[in-house]
Amino acid sequence: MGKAIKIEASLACANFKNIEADIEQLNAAGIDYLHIDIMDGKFVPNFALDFTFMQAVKQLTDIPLDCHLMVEEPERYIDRTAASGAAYIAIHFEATRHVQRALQQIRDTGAKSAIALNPATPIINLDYILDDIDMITIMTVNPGFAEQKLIPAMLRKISDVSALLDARGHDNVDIQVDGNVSFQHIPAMVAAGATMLVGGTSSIFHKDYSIGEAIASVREIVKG
Ligand code: S6P
Ligand code: MG
Repeated sequence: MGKAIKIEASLACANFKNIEADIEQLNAAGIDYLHIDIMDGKFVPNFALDFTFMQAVKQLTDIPLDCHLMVEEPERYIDRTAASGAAYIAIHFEATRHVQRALQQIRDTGAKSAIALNPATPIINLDYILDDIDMITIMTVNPGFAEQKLIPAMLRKISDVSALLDARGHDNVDIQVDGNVSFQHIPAMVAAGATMLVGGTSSIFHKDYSIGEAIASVREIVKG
């Protein structure tokens, strides 16, 4: 039997004028995770959320937090990310020289560990760290910004990662997709093997729908 598909809301795309109302709607609709983008202005040419934001969110809800560190030398921030309430912590393969050690550091905090790959990063890099990860984040756009277009080759990358996990007996590892996870692209992403869907402006926070309607649509699409 296939894994249950998990739906996540990328809070960088929420309405910052009334974040509490958005979180209430996400909660009411039963979102599985809140995705927290942390950016340092160096690994990616942008800034985003931080520990203070995470701690505030933790006071508003028990929905687990999935933190995506788009920062150089993520090992410097792993302990604080965990202490701020992260259930999952993803670091980028490209951001540290000591990938395996950093993944171990994540698990030492009690959080689940994830490795994120930029679009151009080959999946061969996963070969010797499969024992150290709970999730692989396939960036389906270049990290740093919302509202981008899916890079078509990333659909093949999802299938290739799925085949690798099957071949190596690591089908307990989740495959997360992040970037333009739209109503239109979800079917192909799930068919290719994605099990955790990060929704931003192109689905969960789509301007034409309420959060509740958007989550219901994503669920219908996933079921279909
Ligand atoms: C991108 C970031 C993502 C975005 C998300 C936005 O750097 O890691 O988590 O917030 O992709 O969603 P959308 O639907 O606007 O692409
Ligand atoms: Mg992200």
